[in-house]
Amino acid sequence: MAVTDTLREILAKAEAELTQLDSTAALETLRVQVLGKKGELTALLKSLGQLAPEERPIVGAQINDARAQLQTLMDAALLRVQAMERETALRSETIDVTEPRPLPGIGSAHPITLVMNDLIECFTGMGFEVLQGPEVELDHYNFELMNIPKNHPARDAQDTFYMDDNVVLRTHTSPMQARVMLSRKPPIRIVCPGRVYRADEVDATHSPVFHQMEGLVVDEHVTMSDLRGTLDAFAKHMYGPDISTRFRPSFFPFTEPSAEVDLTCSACHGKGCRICKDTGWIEVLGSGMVNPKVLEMCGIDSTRYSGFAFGIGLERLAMRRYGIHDMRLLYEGDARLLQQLR
Ligand code: 2NM
Repeated sequence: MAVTDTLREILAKAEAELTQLDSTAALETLRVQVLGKKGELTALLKSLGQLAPEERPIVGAQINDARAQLQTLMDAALLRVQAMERETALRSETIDVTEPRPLPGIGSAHPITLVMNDLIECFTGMGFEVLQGPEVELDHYNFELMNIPKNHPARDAQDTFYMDDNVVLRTHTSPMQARVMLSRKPPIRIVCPGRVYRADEVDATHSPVFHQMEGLVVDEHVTMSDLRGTLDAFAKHMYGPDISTRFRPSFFPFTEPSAEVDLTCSACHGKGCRICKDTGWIEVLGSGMVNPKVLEMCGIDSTRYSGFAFGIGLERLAMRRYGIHDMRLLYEGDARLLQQLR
């Protein structure tokens, strides 16, 4: 019978093609070609009308059988072809995890941190203890106990960030030192590093947020030569054995007498150059003997004890050491700055 033969032919051809198939796309093409609306089986179904009425159900059932058989074969072929395609994709997508690649940019600790750590090493080596205090301070600790009177320009809202009438962002780390004097008995040997605040406009040498390390020694018989010796050791630790200190008279409300301290210019070793403006000296810090009024306000008997104190600006040290000419570079967070310090 013609239809039955055609059916057998279609089945045999599809079966042969299915075993050769190597892609889901080719399988789909075959499916459309055989089972689709305009496919070979559908065409056969449409030709049923030309058969004798009694033959139609028999041949119709044969066609449906063939369709079911083909569907089963194609389902199996689909699984096989999908597995092949997955295998091919995985092979082409393998990556060599051992292949070397460029390293990410590696930074360093921040210059302020580097200088702070160096200073901490220097002063702990001399027996100082490191203490940190609050950045939000009472006006009483920040100013009153530091002998900075009510009408002093430093207390102006132009210079100091006020939270309210009695609370400020500390303008130096001295308030922490007042807290220590109030809560401990001498001997006291401390350094207080940390962030401080002043209402300055940002430029190449100013920032409203900067860093300080203040030192304080209080004991019996502490003299200015102890201060000098300590700062001399600091100078040599930071810049080498041929660096010494020079004291110039100055004024701070919290020390008496007070001195600005210069270090030998490390660029020319004191000979005079552009950096030190031909003086051979670089101004590095402020210092003095703790004002007896400050000692008394902090509960220390100034007839028995004396002390010295100093304050070092960390930005200036860091900028000099690393050749950074604009303070803003320290706060912009540009990773290239840190990459240069490695
Ligand atoms: C400086 C300069 C001179 C200082 C004084 C005190 C305290 F608490 F003892 F009074 N702490 N730090 C001081 C003295 C700070 O900075 C330029």
